[in-house]
Amino acid sequence: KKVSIVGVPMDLGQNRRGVDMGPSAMRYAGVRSRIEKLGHQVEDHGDLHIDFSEKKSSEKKTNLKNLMEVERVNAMLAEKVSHIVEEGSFPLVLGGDHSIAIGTIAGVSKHYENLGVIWIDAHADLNTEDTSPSGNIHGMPLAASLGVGNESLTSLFYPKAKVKPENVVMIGHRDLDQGERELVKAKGIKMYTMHEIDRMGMTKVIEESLTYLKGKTDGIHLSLDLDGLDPTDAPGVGTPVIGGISYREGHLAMEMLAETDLIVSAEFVEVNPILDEKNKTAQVAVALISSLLGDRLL
Ligand code: DIR
Ligand code: MN
Ligand code: MN
Ligand code: MN
Repeated sequence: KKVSIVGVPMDLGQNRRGVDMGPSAMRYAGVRSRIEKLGHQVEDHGDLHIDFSEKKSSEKKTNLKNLMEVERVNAMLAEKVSHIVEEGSFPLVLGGDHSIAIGTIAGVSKHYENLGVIWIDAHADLNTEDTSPSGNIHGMPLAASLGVGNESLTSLFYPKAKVKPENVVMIGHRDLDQGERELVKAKGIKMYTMHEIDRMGMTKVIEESLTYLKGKTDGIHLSLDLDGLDPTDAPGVGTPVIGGISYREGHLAMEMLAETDLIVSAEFVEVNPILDEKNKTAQVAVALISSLLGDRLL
């Protein structure tokens, strides 16, 4: 298959500097050669340009931090990802903080009537400007994609909700805000928290997730926040939460997703090299990417 890499060195969606170095870190960890070794044809589109000088001022009256620049970059990303899908290539987006999922999903969903989304994360990213405790847009991209929240985010690229709540599966959660809990319940979103992973095992979680999405979706996007993994395996993230998905469980999940052929796009986000241990988290990310794209021992 054809794989198109897009780096998005975005760090304006949260407070910890350094996550803008995520795409470089994953490139240094050999993302391109790993994918090429699997027999795929890789095109690297390089990194989108982010204007970090906007950090202080946001002309729009809102408590959303850096809204203008986050909105501008996501619009650019949506355009780019949409073009990649049109070319028949698989968009692989490297973050950057998770606010970029708004753009990735907008770009992909334009081509799918019923895009499925698998969201692997310690957090739900279902906040809005009204429920967010932080004002950080990286805590809001899934809500925005569902059409909930500030209009500049929900109407990005085209003025419609990008995914339906019944087409979303969430995996790995262990830190929810009150507004997020309410939204999960109100929308009836399928969620496998760490509790379910512990009880059922990752195998059953992925099997059930795919059964749930199969039939009603015409493609599935994987959005993987590296903080979904346990901090011992992925320490280089801005908001680590103890008790996460192990390296092995992560691999198993990726391998099972690879077997289905339903995944049409993916993004790996929140790698922060400044907080990392010798690029360990980027290496984990690249290993997971490789498994997702079909890497098997035998
Ligand atoms: C928190 C943290 N729920 C917020 N979210 C994070 O700021 O909305 N998402 N870290 O990955
Ligand atoms: Mn092209
Ligand atoms: Mn997270
Ligand atoms: Mn996230």
